[in-house]
Amino acid sequence: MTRSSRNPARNIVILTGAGISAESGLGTFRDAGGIWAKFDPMKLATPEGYASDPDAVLDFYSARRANLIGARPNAAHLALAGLEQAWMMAGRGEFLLVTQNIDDLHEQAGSASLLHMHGELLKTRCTECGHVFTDREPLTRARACPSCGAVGSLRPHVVWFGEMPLEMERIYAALESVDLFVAIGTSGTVWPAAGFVREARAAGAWTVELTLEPGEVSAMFDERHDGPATQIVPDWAARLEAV
Ligand code: BJW
Repeated sequence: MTRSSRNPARNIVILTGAGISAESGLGTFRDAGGIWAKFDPMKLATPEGYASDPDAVLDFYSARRANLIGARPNAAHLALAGLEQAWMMAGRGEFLLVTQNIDDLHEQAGSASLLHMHGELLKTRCTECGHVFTDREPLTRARACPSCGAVGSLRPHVVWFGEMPLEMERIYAALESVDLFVAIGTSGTVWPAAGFVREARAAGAWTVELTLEPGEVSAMFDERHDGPATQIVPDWAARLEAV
């Protein structure tokens, strides 16, 4: 099937990154003053960093957890939840939202068909027994796993560099039959998410990028709109709903 013969789109896959949550007060990673400008990702977001200084890693994620608890979804998160509802009510096709973000703002906005490929900040995992549980408390080495009782084995349920992202089978399956792929607020720096646009193009999808400024893989997209997510995402979603 060619890209032109899939218009209007039926199956949609949307990939979001830190830029969609920027206007909710959560920092991006690689913009000026971003999280990785202040903190070393090799020390705080790798299994090796955790092994060498677990307290530093747990403190870093506890602070981000506390910051997230006051955050609320913005107009871009709400527009995607509204688009999903309209898409499903009209029976237009499959709708999948894949986020690299570990915040819960898509859930708060009402998105239902949602995969967190880099994990979730409000979940904790036990490195001894693998138990994953919802958790809003600070992470410390003194805490015990509620399932196996191990002490000092809890880590944030997030995906660090060198670890396998989550839900990849479901994501690649959706990309095989996608008609419209949209990337929002992501720099296209981190793989495998940066490669989704290529997979979508191979499947014949129309590809759209909505972000503040061009990123690493912008040249791969058929259509681009630059601007703050709270403006360009609701505008784009309204145009799509009207087709
Ligand atoms: C706005 C805005 C506004 C701002 N409105 N827009 C080649 C192929 C495959 C893999 C690799 C490869 N080379 C290297 C790798 C490995 C590595 C990687 O990609 N490294 C790169 C740095 C090169 N990838 C991995 O290790 C991944 N795993 C993997 O590949 O597994 C396979 C494997 C396993 C084992 C061995 C070997 C292979 C795992 C990646 C995990 C990433 N983890 C993090 C941290 C999560 C926890 C936490 O939050 O602390 O995920 S890093 C960080 O980057 C976070 C993000 O999800 C991710 C992406 O960042 P994002 O969302 O794009 O944010 P920014 O800041 O980069 O961009 C923001 C954008 O928004 C910008 O474009 C702005 O313009 C825009 N913006 N304000 C709209 N208001």
